[in-house]
Amino acid sequence: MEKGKITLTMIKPTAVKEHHVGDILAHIEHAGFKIIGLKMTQMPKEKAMVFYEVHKDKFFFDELVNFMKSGPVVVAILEKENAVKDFRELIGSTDPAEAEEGTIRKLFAKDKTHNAIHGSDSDENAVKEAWFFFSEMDQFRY
Ligand code: DGI
Repeated sequence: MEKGKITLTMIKPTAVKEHHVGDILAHIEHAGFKIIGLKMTQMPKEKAMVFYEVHKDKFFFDELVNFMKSGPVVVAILEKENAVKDFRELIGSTDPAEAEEGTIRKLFAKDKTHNAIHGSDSDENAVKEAWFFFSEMDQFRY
């Protein structure tokens, strides 16, 4: 797992419940990202609070945490040159109303909270988030 070449994504509970996992993973692979770690998990409240700790003082924090613990998520480590930047372009704006046509959020998100997918916002956070979910034996090179 090389810093600068990976990002961490999470398909959020609503998109999983609505059976969009396959379509979203297909979008990701077709855009040139290689899946080097993949699993379904459900975060207990404490884990969701730690994952979104930087937002703990924001007005939307409780809603965000309650949503993220509400059902299973599909988490993946993705590898590509410029992974963080290119993936944020692929998913589109946080608010799907502002997301560009063809982006994953435009296609699958409902609103700012239920926005279908997460993408790391920096190379440092991508590595941190990858280790948050995946042990060494679940991170692959192929
Ligand atoms: O990196 P992003 O997921 O696009 O956005 P972020 O890191 O600023 O925020 C993390 C998540 O918090 C985001 O995916 C949805 C939620 N969020 C951010 N801003 C708002 C918000 N939720 C609500 N309801 N309202 C907001 O303004």
